[in-house]
Amino acid sequence: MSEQTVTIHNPVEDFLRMDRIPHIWCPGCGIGTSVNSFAHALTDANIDRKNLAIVSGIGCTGRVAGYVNLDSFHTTHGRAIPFATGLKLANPKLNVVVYSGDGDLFAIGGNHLIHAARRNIDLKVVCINNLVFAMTGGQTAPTTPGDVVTSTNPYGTYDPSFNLPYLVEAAGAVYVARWTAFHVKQLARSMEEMFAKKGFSFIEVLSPCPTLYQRRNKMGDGLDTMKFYKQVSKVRNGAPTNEVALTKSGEIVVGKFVDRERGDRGDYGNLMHDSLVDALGDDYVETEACSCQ
Ligand SMILES: Cc1ncc(C[n+]2csc(CCOP(=O)(O)OP(=O)(O)O)c2C)c(N)n1
Ligand code: SF4
Ligand SMILES: [Mg+2]
Repeated sequence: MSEQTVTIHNPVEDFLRMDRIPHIWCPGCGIGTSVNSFAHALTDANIDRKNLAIVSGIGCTGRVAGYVNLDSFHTTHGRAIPFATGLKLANPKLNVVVYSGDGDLFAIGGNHLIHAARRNIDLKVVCINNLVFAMTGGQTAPTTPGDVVTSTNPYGTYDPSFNLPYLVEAAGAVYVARWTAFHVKQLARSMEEMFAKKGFSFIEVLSPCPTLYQRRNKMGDGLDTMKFYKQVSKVRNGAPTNEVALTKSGEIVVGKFVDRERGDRGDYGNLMHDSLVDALGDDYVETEACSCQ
């Protein structure tokens, strides 16, 4: 009997820098699962990878920039949004994705995020929300729900937490959705929709951190968290964002909450372009990379 060699090709492999594998993520972590959805979204939406850049801050989620085989930038903590804004304004034809953690985007980087949303900068933001600062040991973050045990609140948290969809909608985002690491297909579809959108777009992905969140709160491992997500998630597309705040063990409302145009202002890049043309007339020289209008 002759021996046969079977080669199995993982379609996601093309998106990864295989020389960087094995990755640092713990078993049961949800970050890699979200990257799988992202890779599928890029393929299904036929996104031109030559005109795509991905920017991460620092944290376990920040490592995404190092593992994807794309033009990627691993920036300093909290500075993914301003870095991405610079990229987008210098080269408007780029699709610029910010992929970072809840702490990076809403604690140290919170100010940058709300102002990018206010100005309607055309960025696609994916926030992996594991409800803590994971990389540094599981400290309380602005996203940590009440009563959760963390390394800095060993008897339970008592700070109010941000409701991310509500916050970004109020700041001006044109697209807002939330899924969990359990909702891999819905997440990929939302990512595709986000690529079709012009303006500040935001997807929150609830993701297990079994090592530093679930373990301390006696919520089991990664698989238990997937079961928990499945059990308590409720799809409510169009739900008012002030009704989707998270608690430690209550319902998780998921879905697409906001998909709108900003009547008050268009995309920031186009406004900047028009303003320069108005002010400088024939003296305005468009860069080759510019594809405004
Ligand atoms: C200026 C600065 N402050 C603090 C840190 C330490 N630090 C590194 S990652 C991190 C938290 C990351 O949390 P999050 O963004 O939620 O990512 P996660 O690790 O949870 O994916 C902090 C505080 C740093 N690297 N730089
Ligand atoms: S510490 Fe938490 S977030 Fe970081 S890799 Fe491990 S499970 Fe994932
Ligand atoms: Mg985090």
